[in-house]
Amino acid sequence: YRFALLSRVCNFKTETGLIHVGSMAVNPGRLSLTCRRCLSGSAVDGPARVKRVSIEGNIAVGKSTFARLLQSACPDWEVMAEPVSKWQNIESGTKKGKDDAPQTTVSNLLQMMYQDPKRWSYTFQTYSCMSRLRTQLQPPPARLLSSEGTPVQVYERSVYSDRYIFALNMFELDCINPTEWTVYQDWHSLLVEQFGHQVELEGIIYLRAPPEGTDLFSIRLTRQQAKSTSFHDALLAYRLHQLLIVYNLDRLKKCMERLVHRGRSEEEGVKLDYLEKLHVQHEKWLVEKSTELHFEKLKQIPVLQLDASVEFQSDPDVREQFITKVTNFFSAL
Ligand code: DCM
Ligand code: MG
Repeated sequence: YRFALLSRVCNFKTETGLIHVGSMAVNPGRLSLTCRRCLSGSAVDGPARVKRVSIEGNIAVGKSTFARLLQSACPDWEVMAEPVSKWQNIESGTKKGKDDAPQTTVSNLLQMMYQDPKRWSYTFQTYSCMSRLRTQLQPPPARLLSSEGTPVQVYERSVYSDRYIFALNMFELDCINPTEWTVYQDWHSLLVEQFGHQVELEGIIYLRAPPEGTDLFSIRLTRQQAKSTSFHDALLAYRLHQLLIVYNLDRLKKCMERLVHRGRSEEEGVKLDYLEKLHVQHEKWLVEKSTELHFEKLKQIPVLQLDASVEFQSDPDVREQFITKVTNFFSAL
């Protein structure tokens, strides 16, 4: 176990030849043979290094189901679920009561955020990112570290979607004010830079709801409309445009259906419109690449797109295809 832990936390060799193990500097000459093996370049950066990948996608698109599928598909893959239950149960100590007994209150921050987004979005985004960071900083299980194959740690979402999807969206919706947004971005950048290697991802799997981007089509058709000389052409283009929007909304409705089906009470008030905004944020970040990013490695990250509207849970053929795509993607990282 110590070997496993050590190989995970040994990050870099300093100019003095010492190796940093967490906050301690260790002289490699004094380490045992096994430990020295894990400190070699190949163990830190090479094939033995556990790859890190996140699953991104809209609310209720099927990330958790997909994550479970991955977990059962290969022993070299370890999935970390999103810590939603932590956000739903925040225990806080309050002042002692009359009989001096300590009192605790349990609050549901997810519910508070959906009920009063202007008041609670910043607090929620702070906590969701922090709790995620905590899970991401845990060393992977020893089983993965001793694996001969391609060990991969898979996360349900990441500190990047926290910022570039949810917090950004809340800022654009005016639920996070400009001051809060500046403060959020400041500490987010600081934490991600400080923890560097430990939170960096090698790849992203994007579970995408609609197969085509509404935006792309609308731009093309609007240009066509502008060029059209006849009234009929313009009308035809307009109708087509409307049809495509309806088609894409239909695909997003799948998320809505799954959201209603899973029945998380906090999400009762979530509207299709909100899901659509989140979808656009995903498209801007992962497909169009137009979101302004602040981390160099994130700009180059490989993205595997999978169509989440197909029934990957019930259809064994689709399941097989998904697993093959994921296996190939992981091997190429
Ligand atoms: N969520 C959020 N902001 C984040 C991360 C998550 O508002 N940074 C919310 C969206 C969903 C729930 O948490 O309501 C997670 O559920 P799911 O994983 O199905 O998207
Ligand atoms: Mg989920």
